[in-house]
Amino acid sequence: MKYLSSILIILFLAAACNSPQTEQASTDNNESTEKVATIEIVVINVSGMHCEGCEKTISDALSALEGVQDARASFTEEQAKVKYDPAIVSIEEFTAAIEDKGYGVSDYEIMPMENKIIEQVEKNPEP
Ligand SMILES: [Cu+2]
Repeated sequence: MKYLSSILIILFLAAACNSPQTEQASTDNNESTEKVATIEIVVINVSGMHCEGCEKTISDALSALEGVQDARASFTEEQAKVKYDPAIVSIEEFTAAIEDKGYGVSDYEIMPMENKIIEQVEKNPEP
């Protein structure tokens, strides 16, 4: 019985040694269950928007990027929400697209996968 448990310990140690597949550093702490998801939503803080025309400029610029499923900007919230496939497109490209249009990006936050977030913006009639 002691023999068996030492085998188990060895197996356990071997498994533990295999695990650290270094992930590229992200601001995300919960890495375990999220790996299945291939779609992410990021909320980007955008400065410089002052009307619906600005919203459209940014939404269109983001939507034009390959891998972006949905993009909505709100000048009242000073945010752009982007639903995208992180395997295809990156936040750096969103930042570049926004800055290319003359707006500023301060920071961003990757949201847990919830389609609600973008739907809320749709339903919310902006004055
Ligand atoms: Cu404007």
